Amino acid sequence: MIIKTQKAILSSEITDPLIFKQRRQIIKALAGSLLVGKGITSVRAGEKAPWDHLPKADVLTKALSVTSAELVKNHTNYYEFTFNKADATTLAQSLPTDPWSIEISGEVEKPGVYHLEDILSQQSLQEYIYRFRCVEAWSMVVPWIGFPLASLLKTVKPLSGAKFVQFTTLYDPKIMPKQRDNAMLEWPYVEGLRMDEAMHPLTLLAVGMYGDSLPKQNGAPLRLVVPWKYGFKSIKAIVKIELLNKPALTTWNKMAPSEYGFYANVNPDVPHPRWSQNSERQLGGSFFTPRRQTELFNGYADQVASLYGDMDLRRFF
Ligand SMILES: Nc1nc2c(c(=O)[nH]1)N[C@H]1C(S)=C(S)[C@@H](COP(=O)(O)O)O[C@H]1N2
Ligand SMILES: [Mo]
Repeated sequence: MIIKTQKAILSSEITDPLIFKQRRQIIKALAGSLLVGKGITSVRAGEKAPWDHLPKADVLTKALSVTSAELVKNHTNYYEFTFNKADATTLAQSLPTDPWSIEISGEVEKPGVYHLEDILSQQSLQEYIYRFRCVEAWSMVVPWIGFPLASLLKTVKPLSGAKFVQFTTLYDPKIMPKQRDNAMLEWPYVEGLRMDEAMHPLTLLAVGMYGDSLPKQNGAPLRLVVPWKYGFKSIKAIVKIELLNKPALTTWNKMAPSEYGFYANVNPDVPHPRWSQNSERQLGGSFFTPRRQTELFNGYADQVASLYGDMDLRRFF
């Protein structure tokens, strides 16, 4: 029941010149021919997932109502620019995202510096509608456009020594003011996954959302999306991907290990030391909208719980 919505963008459908210009930019950013030629396959609530070897993706049959794009684009966490969720929308516009390249190194057969366009020309982009849960206890549902991280990693051929993957955000204090002014976090922003988490088909590299290229404030041109983990794992503006034989030393975990674990799996039963994680405020709700009950692994337990087998989730939070 995969519904292949041909979401290729036809210029004839578009009347507003501003939208037309935006679309042209995505087409360029998303390696044009790919998007235009093949279209974007969309996976919506009620449809089957694009990965076929997994058991029926129960989670995708629950109705997800997508959060308004305006909210998602104007309520962002991007600490390299600001600690204010509204200001990143304008401040991040100074980030140059084209051209962009990504260094892939470490325990791989084919290390190198890859142009984003070359990476995209080998990947097929799809739309993935995922819940997203910030550790601050707000949540949203976002239609990302991207491809599984696993399909990029396979192209560089991980060696048997690859046990963890470490991701690094651009470091450029001239462009990212908090990298020079704020010493609370160690820059550049670093995140990491265990290899099996990185290879899981739900784990994405996103280059777009809401049918467009990724806004700069949301992590353009390339960000990670790990839907069963707290949002801080989903690192933005990635310039380096390293395959390591030891755990990555991640920014938040280093700053406050008792508050932000390496795993950071969404878990209603493991409170943050200063607040409960049992429920969440959904972006777009009104004053009267009840808080949503937080789900273990953000509702993706059927897909990912097996990664954690007998692990004590309170200890490895
Ligand atoms: N480089 C970088 N990546 C980052 C962050 C950041 O400050 N810098 N914030 C994280 C946090 S805390 C969250 S909740 C998500 C927010 O993604 P969004 O702004 O697109 O909603 O991005 C994560 N990725
Ligand atoms: Mo977050």
